[in-house]
Amino acid sequence: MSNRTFTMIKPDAMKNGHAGAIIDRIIKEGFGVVALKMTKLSAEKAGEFYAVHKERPFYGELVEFMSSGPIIAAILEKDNAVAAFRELIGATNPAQAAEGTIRKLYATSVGENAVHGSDSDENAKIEGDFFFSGLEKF
Ligand code: 3AN
Repeated sequence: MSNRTFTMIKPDAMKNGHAGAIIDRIIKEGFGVVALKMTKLSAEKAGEFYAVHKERPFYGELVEFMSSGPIIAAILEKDNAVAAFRELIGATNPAQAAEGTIRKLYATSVGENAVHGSDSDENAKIEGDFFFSGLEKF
C-alpha cells in the first residue's frame, strides 16, 4: 500500500469553485485515481476522522469547518504517494506553502486550507477505508 494516499478537497475549495482545477492538477502530476466521491461529513463523522487532533485548540473549529459543506474524497496512487502528494499540496499554512503548490494557489488560511493529504502510509489506509468500501476502489 506504500503507493497510495488519501485526500479530501475541503469545503472552502469546493465553495470557491476550485475542485475541478485541483483534480485536473492531481491527474496531470501523475496520480492515478483509485476511488473518488463527493460527500458531506456530519459533525460526528468529522470529529471521528480528526480524533487524533482532539486535544488541539483548533479541534472544534476544524470539525465545524469540515462538516460545513460537501467535500470530495479520493484515494490516489503513485510511487511514494504520501510524500509526493504532500509536496504537491504544500505546507499546512498557505502563507508558508511553496509557489505553485495547491495550498499556495487555492487555500485561504491554515484552517481553511483547500486539501487534506495523509501523513503516513498507515494513515492513508485508515483514512481511505473510512470513506470507501472495497467495491468503490478500482
Ligand atoms: P496537515 O493537514 O498539513 O497534515 P495537520 O495534520 O497539522 O496538518 O492539521 C490537520 C488539519 O487541522 C489541517 N489540515 C488544518 O485544516 C487544521 N489545522 C492545523 N493547524 C491549525 C491551526 N493552527 N488553526 C486552525 N486549523 C488548523
